[in-house]
Amino acid sequence: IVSPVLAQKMIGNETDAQKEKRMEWWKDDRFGMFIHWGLYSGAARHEWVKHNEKIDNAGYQKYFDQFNPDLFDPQKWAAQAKAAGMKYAVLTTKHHEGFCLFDSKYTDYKAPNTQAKRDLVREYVNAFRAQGLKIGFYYSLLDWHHPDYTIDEIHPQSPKDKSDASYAALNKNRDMAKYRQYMRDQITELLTKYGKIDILWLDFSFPRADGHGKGKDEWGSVELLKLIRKLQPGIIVDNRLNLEEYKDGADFETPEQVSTKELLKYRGKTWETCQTFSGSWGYYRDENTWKTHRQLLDLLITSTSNGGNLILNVGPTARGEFDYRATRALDSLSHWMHANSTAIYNCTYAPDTYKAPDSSKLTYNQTTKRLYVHLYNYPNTGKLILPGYNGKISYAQFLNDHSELLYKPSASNTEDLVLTLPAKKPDYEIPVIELTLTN
Ligand code: FHN
Repeated sequence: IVSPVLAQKMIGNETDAQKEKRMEWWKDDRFGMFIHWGLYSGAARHEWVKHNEKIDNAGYQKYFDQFNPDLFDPQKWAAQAKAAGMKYAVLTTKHHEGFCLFDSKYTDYKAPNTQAKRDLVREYVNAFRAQGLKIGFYYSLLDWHHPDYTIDEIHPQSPKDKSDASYAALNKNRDMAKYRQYMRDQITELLTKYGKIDILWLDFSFPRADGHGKGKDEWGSVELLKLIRKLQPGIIVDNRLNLEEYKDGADFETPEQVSTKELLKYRGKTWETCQTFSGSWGYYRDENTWKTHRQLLDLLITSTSNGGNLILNVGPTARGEFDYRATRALDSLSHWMHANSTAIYNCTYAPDTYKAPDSSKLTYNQTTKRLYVHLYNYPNTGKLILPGYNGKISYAQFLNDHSELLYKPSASNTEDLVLTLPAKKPDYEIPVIELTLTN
């Protein structure tokens, strides 16, 4: 166990300015694609299927034997992500099931040994990098396949009898120190064999009072983070190594699948909310809780308007395709982002002096001094009150076509401006007005 003082020394001590510079592109880009792909995609009923149905390695082998991503076309994935306005991507290189999509020399449980017969991570990296997207890797700390990963309460083989004795018996031939070395070896492969990696998204650690869970010492988090920063000095790392109490122990918070109203409390912090189209992360054929286009737009607009990022997840099928529902959602985002991405990229929350007009949310580009009014409900009066904006703006236009919008002081309250809108709403679920500020 590493002492806090030594731990902080090991993790590093960059200045706030250095951290700001390292993270600048990530904050400006605002929008990324999460991709959860693995053997569970073939089960097609949640990436936790091995846990949910308590399947052991032998029972799960059929998904390895069956895995044959004959339609995998990473250039197509990258084109769809880029068109949807996503500027970075994070692919599961290994999820809790332990299956590696990359050609690791430390295991046979990997894509090159399936009918895929190739390193799927390398193809993802080449294709997304070629389209100009930043490259991220997701790597699960949990590993429900590895023989040295100690069985705890959420392992598929966790015993009915939760006593220490039964766990001790189950784990007597398992050596977590060996698993920690396996993680360090694999993360070294991922951070040395694929060029510059921009994001490392480590997942899921949970210290448990009852001792059966795993915390930073079981993962070897301090040593792991030191290794990561040594191998890729500019890399951005999430907050799931249980090192938040250390400076630089985490680069961003990861509010997961929270409602948009929860995001207000993250203002002023550095964060990315991770969200799904449909509830599950892995491909789930029969799931019918798909978010509407409006709900997806609301996630993106509300994230930016609270100064954070959105990473939106696609769960490709076992054949390696984004299914028709994901494609439809991405296409609708492409339509909106093509016209309105200026209100997202390099934007954050508006200065407090600007109140959002009725039924709208604000985003703001502090460099260009442009304020963006996202019209959630289009006023049927043809008028939009800009409360207290008199004297504060010099021009107004729709963002989608840069068509001028006229405004004048309100007769009833000269502090306010009344902006005239055409009867016909622009062809966007949430149209955006761009205001040029006077100062
Ligand atoms: O258990 C995982 C889950 O499958 C998924 O990968 C999410 C993504 O943020 N992380 C864990 C749950 O918090």
